[in-house]
Amino acid sequence: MQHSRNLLPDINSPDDIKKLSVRELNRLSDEVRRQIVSVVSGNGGHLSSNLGVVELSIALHYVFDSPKDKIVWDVGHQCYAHKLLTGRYESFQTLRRQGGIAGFPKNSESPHDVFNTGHASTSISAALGLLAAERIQGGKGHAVAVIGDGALTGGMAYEALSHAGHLGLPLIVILNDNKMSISRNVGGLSKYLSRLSMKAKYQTFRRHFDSMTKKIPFVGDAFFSIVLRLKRAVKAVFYIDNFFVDLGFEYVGPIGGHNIQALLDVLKDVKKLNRPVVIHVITRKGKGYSYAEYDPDSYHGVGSFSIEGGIENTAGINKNIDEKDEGLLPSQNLIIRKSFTQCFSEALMAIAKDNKKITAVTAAMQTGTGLSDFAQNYPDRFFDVGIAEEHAVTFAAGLAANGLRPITALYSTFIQRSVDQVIHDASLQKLPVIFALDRAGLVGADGETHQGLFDISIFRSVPNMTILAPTSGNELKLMLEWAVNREQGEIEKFKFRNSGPVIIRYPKAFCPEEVDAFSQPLEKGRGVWINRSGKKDVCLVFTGSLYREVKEAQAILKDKGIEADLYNLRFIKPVDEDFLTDIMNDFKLVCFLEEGIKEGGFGEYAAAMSQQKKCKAKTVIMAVESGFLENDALGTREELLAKNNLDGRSIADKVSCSL
Ligand SMILES: Cc1ncc(C[n+]2csc(CCOP(=O)(O)OP(=O)(O)O)c2C)c(N)n1
Repeated sequence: MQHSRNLLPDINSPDDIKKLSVRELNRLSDEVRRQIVSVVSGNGGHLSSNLGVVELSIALHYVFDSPKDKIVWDVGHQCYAHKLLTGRYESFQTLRRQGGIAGFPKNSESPHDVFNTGHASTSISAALGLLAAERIQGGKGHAVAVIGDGALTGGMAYEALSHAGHLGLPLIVILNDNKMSISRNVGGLSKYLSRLSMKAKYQTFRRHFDSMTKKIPFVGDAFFSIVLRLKRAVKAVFYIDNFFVDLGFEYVGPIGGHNIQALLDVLKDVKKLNRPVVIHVITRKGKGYSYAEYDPDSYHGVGSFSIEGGIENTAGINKNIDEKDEGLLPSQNLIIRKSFTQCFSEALMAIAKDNKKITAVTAAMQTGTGLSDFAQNYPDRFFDVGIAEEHAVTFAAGLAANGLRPITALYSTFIQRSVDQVIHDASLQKLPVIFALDRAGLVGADGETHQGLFDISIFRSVPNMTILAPTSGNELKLMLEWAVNREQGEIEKFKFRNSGPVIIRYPKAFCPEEVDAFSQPLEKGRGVWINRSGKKDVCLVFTGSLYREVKEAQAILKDKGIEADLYNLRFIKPVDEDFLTDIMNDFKLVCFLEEGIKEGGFGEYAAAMSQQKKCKAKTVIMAVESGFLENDALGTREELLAKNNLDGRSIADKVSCSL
């Protein structure tokens, strides 16, 4: 049958969805899917998760009245259908581009995005807060949290479930169970949910079976008693307590998440309940786009790709946003350079070969943090703890306290979750936990929730902490070896309790070409000179990730007749202050450059020290100044560097006007 016109372009708000029949809603879901695949294939983005929640998003907007009813999307990476249905059909073309619409919910973008998300496991707490506020103020609106089985591995979700069960408010938690986090979901919870699904299916089967057998005349009752015994045996296999019910929730499910009619029926019923409820919805990640459906992991986050050929058959290097690296210009991409993630992965493999104490810990980011090779080769020494950064850190501290050398690989933005664990469990006990902090600095299109801007400021003040920033692959390897082997005698003597944690922070970028300076042995607290002209006009003191930019600035300055020497800091903490003081007495102008927030960063510390020691040089600090980069955190890393005056041209301009 030929459909006269598409429905999606006329959906200007959820009210327009409510006018459609179920048949039309199904048509709408096809159109939404096609639109998502089309735009993501051009702009990159989170594909599999979004394709999995199309019917769920439509059903939610059909039954509830957003934004009066509050829908909170956990992580928020699956909000594309929600955006398309809430007045953003036209602007969806600009997804993740500078000045365009964000890939995550943004309240500044639409009132339908009631709560901004990005980091996992916050939705139940937020929705409960929204609902409690609604009731206190006499409102009757509903609140719905949509949380994936991956996000439900995060501890915060349990704190919220416990509180919600206690409050007894009619919170609706939709558990979107697709058995996947980014990769296959891990842990006891994942197994529990499978058993819960089986149990619920068994109960549905039992209800049908009972009513059917009882209806058979004469035989019915006798047959029923015979099978009762059989049923008990079956029940012993399937019966498990329902965790959600025990916490005070109603449990409904499992429901097929691609069946709009079933979703509408359940949501309408649940809307009438006056107590908290968990609706267990089973969905398929990547649904409707065969490449993503059969390989949801690879299509979790993608760069641009050909719709017909998929990412494997896309010309050029595909830039997979969560798993691999993006951020360099295509022409640079063609020179096959290794990313910092790849270099970390290789360095770790080299060290782990002969050192059985090396263990690796990740919080649901095995591939993204470059731990896949390690996991494959050393499964006994590899731990994916789920989306549980707090646990990851204290668990690693436990490993270290009992003699192992754990390397915990996290994104800079996600270690924010574990500030207390880093301080209280690792630093205070001087435990040698190594943190490989990937995506440190400006990361591009995922927006402000994913930038890695705070780690220097947060952790510089923590006692017993070491923070290193490699400039290249070779330097990253040197730093990892140093962190593993440093003060070995002391560590052995004090049963590993005398060295403290080490953070090695590196960007989401490709490594530059190696120069000799990168391979010079590490000296605690000291950096290395990339060049010394002897002119003593300008010194650019930079942290690893900005090497390419300071090199460019140096060339621009040279053209203007200004000689700038480059000093690669290596150690952000501790710092050999005498050495740094000499530099600040030697040069006319010292410019400190770091890819992190300015406040509380290295530059501020160094400038204060310079003032205190009455050093001769004028100091300039170049770092990220604008807080959360609000409304300006989309685009590539290069674009964000330029926006924040950390590109070569801006550095050169700042230096020349400061002389
Ligand atoms: C605190 C935190 N750690 C890690 C991530 C990275 N991350 C983004 S999505 C995701 C998987 C989420 O799985 P799930 O909740 O099941 O949603 P699905 O993608 O399967 O729909 C992870 C680990 C994050 N967003 N927040």
